[in-house]
Amino acid sequence: MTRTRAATGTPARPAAELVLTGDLARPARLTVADLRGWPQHRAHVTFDCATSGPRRHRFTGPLLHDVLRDAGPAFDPVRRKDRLRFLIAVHGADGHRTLLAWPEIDPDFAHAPVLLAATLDGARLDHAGPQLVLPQDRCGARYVSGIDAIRVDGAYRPPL
Ligand SMILES: Nc1nc2c(c(=O)[nH]1)N[C@H]1C(S)=C(S)[C@@H](COP(=O)(O)O)O[C@H]1N2
Ligand SMILES: [Mo]
Repeated sequence: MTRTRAATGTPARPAAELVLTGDLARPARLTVADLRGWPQHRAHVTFDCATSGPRRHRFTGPLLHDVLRDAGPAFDPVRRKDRLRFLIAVHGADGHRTLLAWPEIDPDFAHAPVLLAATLDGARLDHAGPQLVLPQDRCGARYVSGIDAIRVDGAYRPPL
């Protein structure tokens, strides 16, 4: 059955969902509405796109670090060295994807204020899905939009 909005007759668009998987005690499925359950931060950013030039945007949302830490990454939180080997793979619904290293967002290391944005220029991202916001990046390419999966991986080891 197709659900319709009584007022407009347009089909109700489903809320986008993001799966959090990997080396986590509490893997989760999160909507953008769920992301509003963490403290919300603002970022007013400028980045450069190699094909379309400079861009300015305003974003709000939780810190990526707050969301991932609450999913229980499989490291000892009081041992700094234990966190260094964790990778964070971020995947957009269109296949665009990127990596962060855990120490980029960890307050004991680079402490970058990376957001999982719930709004873009004042518009809610509930249907499009959240967007990665990296104020430290000059280039816009890691600002993955429509995020549908994030995997935290502590097993990567360079082949010897
Ligand atoms: N899902 C997804 N996110 C993406 C991309 C993409 O192709 N797919 N392109 C990136 C690139 S290269 C840039 S420069 C910015 C563009 O952001 P804008 O559309 O706000 O200019 O989005 C980034 N996020
Ligand atoms: Mo870009």
